[in-house]
Amino acid sequence: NKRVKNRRICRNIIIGSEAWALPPIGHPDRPKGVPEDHTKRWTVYVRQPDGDPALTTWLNKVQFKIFNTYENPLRTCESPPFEVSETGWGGFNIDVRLHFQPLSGEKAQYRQHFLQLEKYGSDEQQAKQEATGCVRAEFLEVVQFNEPTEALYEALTAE
Ligand code: SLL
Repeated sequence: NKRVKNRRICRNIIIGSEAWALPPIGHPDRPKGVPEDHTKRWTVYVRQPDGDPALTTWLNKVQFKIFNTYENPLRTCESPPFEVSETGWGGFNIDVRLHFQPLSGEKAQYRQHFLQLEKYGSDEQQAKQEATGCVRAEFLEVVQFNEPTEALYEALTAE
């Protein structure tokens, strides 16, 4: 696995979450089997910014470690969409583990994402969250490959 000296390749990813209110108990649209104390439905995800090439050239799998009271709290996504959806009542930090394609010879990298369920931000942002019923929190993350393997370098520069 020869490496390309004095080169660094960066790729952007978006790590985000979206949360919506669940219909209240007794409402016909409330999903069956949801615990009574759960008030939100949410999704946490990793995706490429609009217009960027597919992540799977370099990203092999994503694991999301959610709160440990959930069943099977280490959730693994082997292919896109890299996302987990659940219901709950409270926000918490999610460990996001990025596993790279074997040709990269790279160790996994870790990120954290706070699962934001409640409205936040400026009055204007909160008004929008209220109107759409959706609380979204997204962060742009940079993944750096320093002295990438030749195989990874070729795959990324061919995009
Ligand atoms: C804390 N923020 O760090 C709190 C914990 C946990 C939220 C929030 C339901 C989990 C389940 C849920 O929403 N938990 O049903 O297993 O202490």
